[in-house]
Amino acid sequence: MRKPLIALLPLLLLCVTTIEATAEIRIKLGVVTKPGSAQNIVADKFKELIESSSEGNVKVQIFHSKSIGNETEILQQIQMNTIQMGIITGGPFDTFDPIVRVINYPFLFKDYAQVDEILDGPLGAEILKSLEDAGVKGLCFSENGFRNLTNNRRAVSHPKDVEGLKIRVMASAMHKTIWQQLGANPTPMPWPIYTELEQGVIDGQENPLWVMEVYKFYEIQDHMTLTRHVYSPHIDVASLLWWNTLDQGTRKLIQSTMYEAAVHQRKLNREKNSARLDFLKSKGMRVVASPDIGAFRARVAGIKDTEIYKDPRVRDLLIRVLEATK
Ligand code: EAX
Repeated sequence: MRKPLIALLPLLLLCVTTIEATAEIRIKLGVVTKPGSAQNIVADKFKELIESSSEGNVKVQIFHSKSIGNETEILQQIQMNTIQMGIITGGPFDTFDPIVRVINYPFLFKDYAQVDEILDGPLGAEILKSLEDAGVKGLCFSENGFRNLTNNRRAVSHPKDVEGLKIRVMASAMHKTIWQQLGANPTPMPWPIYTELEQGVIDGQENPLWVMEVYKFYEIQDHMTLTRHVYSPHIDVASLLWWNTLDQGTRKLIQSTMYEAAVHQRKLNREKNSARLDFLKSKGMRVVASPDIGAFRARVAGIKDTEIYKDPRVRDLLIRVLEATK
């Protein structure tokens, strides 16, 4: 009675294997920003590369422009695996894993070479690994870039000019603390913030140059200061629940493809910065190109001894990263 079944077994196994090898992987990927933004450039490149190299077996659907919520909400959906991947700005990770505060530390990196050395190296890997405790698989870093202050009240070249300005900050305790230390009145608010700036609910905000261009802040912000106070990475992530269901080959493909997309985006972002500055000036923004960075630095130097970096795990890594970027 059993013989025919046993004879069928190899055939059945073959079918299962074939189905697995050609199984389609569908990825929902979330970004908060709109097309043309730094996050979207990473997402679009990832989709293009992986759909072509997997010959259509991997399909990526990009949700953008807040269609599935702000960055905190996208991260929550990634934790639950209702969204599989995301390109998320470093700031809002703050409450998911405080270790992210280490790479957002003010005036940390000297230049892009140092950024890449740290974030692509073992210290960056430690941060990515740490996110697993929050249910997030960290793949690599792409970039928003160095953040600069804009406002509608006055030219800022020294921290004393910041006094009392109502500055929108990301949902991040660290960013809030920085602007408190600088004497401003920081207001955490999720992205986007055009209407709040336009209506004067806030006086200013801080972001990399591409944001002022893509989101047309030159229409509603008179002053910009090249403070470069924080280098703002994106963390390119996947849902750990989902990741754990993938085979090694697929994981490798996703990991290497996302890194390729990230490297592509970082390069593009850096190449475009000087043209962006010219563009913003041509639109009438008044730019303070050489503020008193020493004074800004001095004002925030005490941040490492605040509550924000109290967790021994965070503190230990901060000390090592500060040493490596000296
Ligand atoms: O890229 O919320 C913010 O300020 C972020 O930089 C935003 O993702 C724009």
